[in-house]
Amino acid sequence: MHLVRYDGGDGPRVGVRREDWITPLSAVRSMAEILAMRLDELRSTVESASGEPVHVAAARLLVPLDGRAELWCAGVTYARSRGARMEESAERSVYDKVYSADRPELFSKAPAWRLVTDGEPVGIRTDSGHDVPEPELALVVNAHGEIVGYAVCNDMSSRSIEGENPLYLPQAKVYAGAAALATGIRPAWEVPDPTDLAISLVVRRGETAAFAAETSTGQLARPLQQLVDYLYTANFFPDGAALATGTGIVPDLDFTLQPGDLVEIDVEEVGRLVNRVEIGKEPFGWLNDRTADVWNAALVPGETPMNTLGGEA
Ligand code: DO4
Ligand code: MG
Repeated sequence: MHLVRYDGGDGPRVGVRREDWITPLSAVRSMAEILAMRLDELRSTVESASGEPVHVAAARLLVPLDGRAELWCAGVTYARSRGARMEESAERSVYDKVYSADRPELFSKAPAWRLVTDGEPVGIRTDSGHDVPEPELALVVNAHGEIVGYAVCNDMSSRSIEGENPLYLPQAKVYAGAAALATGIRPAWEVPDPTDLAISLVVRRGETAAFAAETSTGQLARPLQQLVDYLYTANFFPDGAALATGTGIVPDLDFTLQPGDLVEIDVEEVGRLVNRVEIGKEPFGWLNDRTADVWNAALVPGETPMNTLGGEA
């Protein structure tokens, strides 16, 4: 089962997807409302979904977060990520230190409206020469700091910009099309051991696989709840959050993404995320419209809807 946001023709709704059918959660308006619940209430709400099922072919699956929810990312949580960053960076020691420090590296990746999802493009910057996908397990966390589910994330990254100076990290990590989160949230109670899940990445270029690798969340150096606890220590997430747990796959330095590449990520038990690579911000002008889909979906009656730029790039 996956928890999804979808539009079956009458605006954004929340439902439970099993195979090709979505059962609406009729009494719930938004994912924000779900993620405001504690885990036990959330579980009984999800398990009691009973609306008229909609076939996925008749619905548009949407980014899984809405309202004020945000995607954050943890970094250098796998030895492979530490090693790759030390290799690419002029400032090697920061990566080595953060890997073994008590406090993890956490950074803000995207508010819900900047997310892209299954079948939409992911981006590389025109001012970057070296770009990679980062396949990651994302924790979906409610407003109370409980892990309520898991989703597949791609933390798209510019290695050249980050490698030049770690203080450029926000520019290496936060730009149009950089944050991809799959449509489906697998509930936590259906994933008995999230610390032992295979993660695989394939980058297809034309007929060939330009890059392929696998890792496991068993290689992750930190407890999942520890990452959440650091994030929630000094922040409120009234509409919930997703926290990507870092990458254990980084291609060798001679690999870079190209426009047209297809990035396929699978996380065992959690799902799959597939996106084609586009370059520049222009192909992402439609994200401006997502403000309406994502923000207005979570408004309570009487609140003023958010303006959009109407798809202008
Ligand atoms: O330190 C830079 C970012 C690391 C990261 O995103 C990762 O390890 O996944
Ligand atoms: Mg990452």
